[in-house]
Amino acid sequence: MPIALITGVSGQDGSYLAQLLLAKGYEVHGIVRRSSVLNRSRLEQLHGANGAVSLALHYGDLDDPLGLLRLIEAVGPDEIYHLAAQSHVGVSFEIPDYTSSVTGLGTLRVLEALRLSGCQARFYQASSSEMFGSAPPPQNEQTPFHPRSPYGVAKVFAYWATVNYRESYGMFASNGILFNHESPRRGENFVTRKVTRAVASILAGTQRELHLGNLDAMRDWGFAGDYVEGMWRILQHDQPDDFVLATGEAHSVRELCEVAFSHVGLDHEKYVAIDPRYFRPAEVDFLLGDPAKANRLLGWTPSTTFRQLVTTMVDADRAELGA
Ligand code: NAP
Ligand code: G4F
Repeated sequence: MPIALITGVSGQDGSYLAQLLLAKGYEVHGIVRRSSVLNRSRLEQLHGANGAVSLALHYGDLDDPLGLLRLIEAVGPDEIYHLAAQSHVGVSFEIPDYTSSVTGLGTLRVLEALRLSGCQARFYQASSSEMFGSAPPPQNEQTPFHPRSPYGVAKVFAYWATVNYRESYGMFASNGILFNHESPRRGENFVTRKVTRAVASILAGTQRELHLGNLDAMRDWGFAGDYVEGMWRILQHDQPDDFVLATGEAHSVRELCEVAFSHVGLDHEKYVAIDPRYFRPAEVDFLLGDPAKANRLLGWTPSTTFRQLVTTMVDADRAELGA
């Protein structure tokens, strides 16, 4: 039975990936941070019939290199999926130092712990389309990076650390350069979930307006469940390499609002208010990925359309709020 270790297992992607790997017969271990209240809601799907969680959770933090080394030695994984990060772009402008440490140096710490342990695990780095920043679309593996936020800068560092460990030490270390992917488990302060949650709250009568920033930004939005399958395929490839995962289709935040509100018969223009608080000091205007390489070499294609994604998220939020 192969053994996988996931950092960031309590996050959106970590929960879908753990589910996928358990279904594939892996022994799955996840790293969680200690917090004053338990933050495991996304892992509820993984509870067995008797309530037992079928994955092993270990306390750890990207700020604790020795702890990471001890964990890798104790678990002895065949594959490491490094997903943990301060992952919010807007927030990264408010806490740039922390974001650089966790999202940038954190990757180096996992790579160095892996190297020092002598463990031969394959390593996956959760790289991001935010690294492309202002590079014109469509973006692929050859597109030069031009990050526009502390988060994007930190991810560029982590990307190159992964390439560097591959080239320096012959490690099987790969980057998945993932475009935006969403789901009902998406954090509530990312724009898709903020919108779908607001639609449900407005229907429930507990919210009257939705305050947003830049409605003109274009994003290539896919479903997180499809993307964790891509992560797994990246580590099953015969050699370490870097891959873009994207849908190849872009939509504006305004279109996102139109689809979400019209799904329940509402006109978004009556509810959406522009709020300067949500504009960023520098914006990424247009992300549109070209996933041809992943399609050709990994046989990976996304299965969920933009409309399906948004309406599923609205329906899930309605069900949760009883709206
Ligand atoms: P997410 O929901 O924000 O999850 C982030 C995870 O990292 C959480 O489990 C979080 O733990 C953990 N974490 C944060 N700081 C940590 C620390 N100091 N030590 C240990 N764990 C820490 O993010 P996601 O959407 O699943 O994304 C997964 C990864 O893919 C991230 O690296 C993200 O930057 C990257 N990515 C995401 C997308 C996307 O569209 N979703 C696209 C490209 C790349 P808590 O639960 O305790 O907060
Ligand atoms: O949903 P967002 O916060 O996602 P963003 O910034 O694209 O980052 C996400 O995708 C990256 C991949 O490209 C990941 F690496 C990263 O970890 C994260 O998962 O914002 C999307 C767009 C932006 O242009 C933002 O300015 O929506 C715009 N927006 C407009 N109003 C808003 C809002 N974003 C947020 N979060 N909240 C708003 O009120």
